[in-house]
Order: sequence, then structure tokens, then C-alpha cells
Amino acid sequence: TVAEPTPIPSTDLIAPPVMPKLESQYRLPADFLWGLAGAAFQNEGAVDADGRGPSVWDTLGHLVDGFITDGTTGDIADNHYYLYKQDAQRLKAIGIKTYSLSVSWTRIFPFGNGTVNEAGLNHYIDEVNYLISLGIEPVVTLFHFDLPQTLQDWYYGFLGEQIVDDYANYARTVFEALAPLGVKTWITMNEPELACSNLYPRLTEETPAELFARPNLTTNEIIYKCGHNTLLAHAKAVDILRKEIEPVYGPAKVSYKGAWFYSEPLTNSTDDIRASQRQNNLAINWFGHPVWKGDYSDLHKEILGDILPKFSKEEIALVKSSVDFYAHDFYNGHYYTAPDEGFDACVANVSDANWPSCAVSTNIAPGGWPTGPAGGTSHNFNTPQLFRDALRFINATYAPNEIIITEFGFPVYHESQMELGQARYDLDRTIYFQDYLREILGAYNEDKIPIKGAIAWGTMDNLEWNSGLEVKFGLQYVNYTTQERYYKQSLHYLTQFFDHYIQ
Ligand code: LGS
Repeated sequence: TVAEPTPIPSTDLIAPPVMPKLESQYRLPADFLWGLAGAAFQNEGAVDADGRGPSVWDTLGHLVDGFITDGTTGDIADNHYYLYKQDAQRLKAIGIKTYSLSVSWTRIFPFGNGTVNEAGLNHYIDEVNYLISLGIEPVVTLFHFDLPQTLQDWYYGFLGEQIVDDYANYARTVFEALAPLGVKTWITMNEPELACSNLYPRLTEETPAELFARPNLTTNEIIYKCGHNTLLAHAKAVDILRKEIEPVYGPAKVSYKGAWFYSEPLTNSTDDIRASQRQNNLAINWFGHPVWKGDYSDLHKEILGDILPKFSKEEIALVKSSVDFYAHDFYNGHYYTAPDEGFDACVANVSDANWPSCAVSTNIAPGGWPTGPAGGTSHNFNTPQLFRDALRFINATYAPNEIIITEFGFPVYHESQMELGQARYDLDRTIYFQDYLREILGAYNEDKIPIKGAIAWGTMDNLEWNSGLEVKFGLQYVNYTTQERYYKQSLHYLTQFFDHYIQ
């Protein structure tokens, strides 16, 4: 049963960080949407509660050795399913305005489609009502990677056309339940570029065949078919929201959460600059061009040829303008360089089925930051200048009327091995938020970019998809023996920042 909230212990109060001096005349608008994010599979636990069915991530966690590297499963996670009241009280106590949660599809439809599981739906009705009663605005994501296992078994999930109707049916069910409570901001899909280009190929390439059936497709066919069906499913859900839900319950806004890495040329050479530009165009336009302009970009069509599925006229009309704002998850940028044979030679050669992007990620900043997690430091994740450049690039590409950063955050490796006293004074993460928030302030005030929200990942330490509990992004520390949470210094910084800059 759901635990009733208890008072927040005074031991949880740490000295907040000192506010650095920022440009004090700058401000953010009163309706700026800011807060913290989490996702169902990563924090709820309670995987068998109230009739929930299995998702592919339950299978991966339990049956595919090493897929989640440290062997953690989602069975318990943060136990948020039962502790959501306490968790909401903690957000309220520290002044958080928005909580971005995801709904677990298999709590609503244990087998992906068919009959609604009322107990599962009621859970989200209760949680959303509770958040709203505390004055916390919910942002609801419909699909955050946890695909019903049955839909994967029946038709390879997003590789099957049937997903479009099954997803739309699921979306309508959630809209009808939560829109009347006052949910105004919806996310259809979490990071579909990542789900299709990373998870989907891995589902068949890195699992035993008896668990995940093999579609007869090449890797690139898998990636772009998944993308295509995802775009159609997203667009159909948005159509339902606009035609059936908004006329009854009032205006809402909707987008998917884009995820692609912004590329900065490693050097000033013409080759590196062109390679990065091409990489950025390919990255932003795969999903962005269809939803803003109505079809795939010419560059995608040219490079991918028959691998890229085609939209019919009706589908183009459905997909076009199917977002109300640009939602972007930005963690860090990458440095790119042209391949050895040079940019032009590479472009001339892209008819290869394993087409090269004509840009190679080095992930080493000029000046030589360490290359990655192996070195035990995460400084190459703090790329505020590239964040600002990415905002400018998004703004210049589609001129959206609003940009909301739906996730940003900082991984700390081995934070799990730290004592509470050390982990909660998360200086590197605090510096990351200082740097990124300063860029948001600058983007809004100097560049006049309509950035209207920033949601930090994550609300607390949780299960990471690939690394389980080994890498932490939380702005609250979780003790996994007692399930106690503690505010980290970075969270104090975040709340102070917005207190100060929002008019
Ligand atoms: O937990 C995920 C966060 C954490 O970092 C969330 O569910 C996703 O939507 C999102 O992709 N997330 C994320 N992305 C950035 C990855 C940066 C690299 C971190 C390296 C960890 C091994």
C-alpha cells in the first residue's frame, strides 16, 4: 500500500551552496517551467503490483546477463510506486514547481493492448492528483522506453505497423484519465532517436534469440523503420489530443523529447566544420524535419535511399506540425572531426549501405579533457558553451515558439560507493548546473531565444538503463538499504537559481 508521508528530518538540511555572482539584471519569465524528472521503470519498482505486465526492460534486467551492467533489475528501484506521496512532499518542501513523470504502459495495458487495467490507471490518477494538490505541476510522458514485452513478441514492437494503433489507443486512455485532472504538458515519446538507434538494434543483436525474435532486417533498416513508426504513432496521439481531448478539457501542449548530440568542430579546418554541420543537420532533422516541415530532409533521402521508409500524403499532413514546442534533452556536446580520407571523399562515398556520417566523434575538447568515464572523471560532460550553441542551432533551424530543455543532468561515476556525507556535497554536479543555467539565462536575455523551461534529470538517484546503480544523476541521494532520500547540494543550487531569476 501507498505510504503516508512523514515529516522531512532535520538531518536532511545541508548548507546550501553560495550563489555565484551572475548578471543580475537578467531575468526569466514568470511562466518558466522548471523542476525535476524521473521515469517509471527507473524509479517505481513494484513491478508486479496491481496487475502490471512485463516490459522489455524487465526481460532485459532479469534474463539478459550484463545488459544492465551491474545486474540491477527494476523490481525495487526507488520504490517510488509506494513512496510517491513522500517524494512529492520532498519536492514541495524544497520549492520544486514541476515534476516530470512517465506512465508505465504495462500498468495500463499489461499486454500492450486489450482491456484497461483500472488499478494501474488509478495509480497515476492518484499520483497526479496528489502532485497538483501540493501545487506541483505534472509533465506526463507516455512512453519512456518500457515497451510491453508482448508487443515486442507479437510484432517486434516499433518495427511493426500495428504499434501505431496500439500506441494511439494507449495514449487516448491516458489522456482521458489525466487531462481532466489538469495535466497541460504532454510528452509522447522519450528520446526516440536513442531508442531507435541504440536500444532497437541491441534488442536483437545483444540478446538470446529465444527471448527476442529476429526481424529479417539490417541494422539501418531496423533504425529507420523504428523511427518511422514512432513518428506515425506520435503524430496519431497528438491528433487525438487535439481533436478529442483539448476541445473538452482545454488547451494543452505536446511534443516528443528529442535526443541528439550537438557536434562542435574539433578544429577550425574547413573539413571539420563541414563534417560537424552535416552531423548536426542529420541529427536534428531525422525526427525534427518531419514534425516541423512534414517529411524527411533531402539529405536523409539522398543518403539513405530505399532504407528510409516513405510517408504518404495523408501521413505527411498528420506528422507535419505535430509538436507545440521544441523539447530537447541535452546532457553534453561532442567534438567532431572529418574522417581521415577528408570530408569531400567521404561525401562522395556515402552510397554504402553502412553509410558513414562523414564526421567522427572524438569527445575530446581542444585543450584535452579526459576522454571519458574510464578515467573516473566526468568533466567532459560539462560543455556549457556547446549547450548554448545547440540552443542557437535549434532556434535557427526551426524557429520554434518555445524551447523546453526536458532533461539535462550530470553523471557521477562511482558516486554509489561514496558515503552520504560526500555524495550529497556534489560539487561537480553543482558546477554543471551553475554553468548550464547561466547559459539559459544568457540565451533568453542576450540571444532572445524563447527558452521557456528546464527540467533536471533526475529527481533522485535511480536505475540507469545501461549502468544500473553504478552511475548517478540524482539531485537527491537514495540510501538503497533504507530507501531514505537526502537533498544534494546541486538541488539547493537549482532552487535558489530559479527563486532568484524568475520574476
Ligand atoms: O536516465 C536517463 C538519463 C540519464 O542520462 C533517462 O531515462 C534518459 O531519458 C536519458 O537518456 N538520460 C541520459 N542521457 C544522457 C546520457 C549521457 C551519458 C551518460 C553515461 C552513462 C553511462
